[in-house]
Amino acid sequence: MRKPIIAGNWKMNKTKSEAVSFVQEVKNSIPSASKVEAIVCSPDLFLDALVQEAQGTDLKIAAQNMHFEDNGAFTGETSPAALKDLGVEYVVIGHSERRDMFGETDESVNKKVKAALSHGLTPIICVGETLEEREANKTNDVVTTQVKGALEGLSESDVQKTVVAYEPVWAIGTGKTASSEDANETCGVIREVLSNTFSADTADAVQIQYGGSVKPANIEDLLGQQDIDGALVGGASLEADSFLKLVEAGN
Ligand code: G2H
Repeated sequence: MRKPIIAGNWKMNKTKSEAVSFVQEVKNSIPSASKVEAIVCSPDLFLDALVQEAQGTDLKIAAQNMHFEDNGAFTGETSPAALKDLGVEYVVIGHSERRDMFGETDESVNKKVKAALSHGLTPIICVGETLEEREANKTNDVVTTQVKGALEGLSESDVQKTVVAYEPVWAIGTGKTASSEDANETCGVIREVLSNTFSADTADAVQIQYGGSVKPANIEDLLGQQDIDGALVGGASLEADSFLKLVEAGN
């Protein structure tokens, strides 16, 4: 059985004190035998403090990005080794905002996924089509190319340690959500790609989240879908009570 993941992607929001207060507020409200994994994806600056604050609880801390090299002349970047050393467990890779604004490609995503796994970090790999691609009926082709590109050269057992987040770009921060049936259909396509490229066991093992304007009002519907294993949530994860409602919906 795949455990759904509710991951709050704060993006470039909050100050350190706001971030720490959030974790203090939610950490003891995550049920100890929670049926969903609860994760907060924080800006790098607060990761250390948040890992310390969440220690001994069921809240996990994730980074939103990282470099694929272990060290070197990469001004302003964070290495996978540094994240691991802090006690970070997950890292978002290839979010559409990074693909769109910071030149991430399937190739760089693939390098980052490999680097994350080699350091024992779980990559949350984001894929998804733009509105233009959806309207041209290219959704399945786009996500297939992105998933295959991200996982190129990985062993089956490594793929089973990854998480995929399907985030249609047109639904991100716009208030437009894909219908749960449409989201489930594309998550199903991704699972089929995993099955055909690796194995049925691998396809069964990988958690596939949906992301894009997820909120307490639509989470239950999404979680009720067969191929959707949780959500990557931006705006609705910024307030502690809203984040907890999302986690509660899975319990
Ligand atoms: C998609 C999502 C979080 P939001 O980017 O990754 O953001 O829920 O605000 O659409």
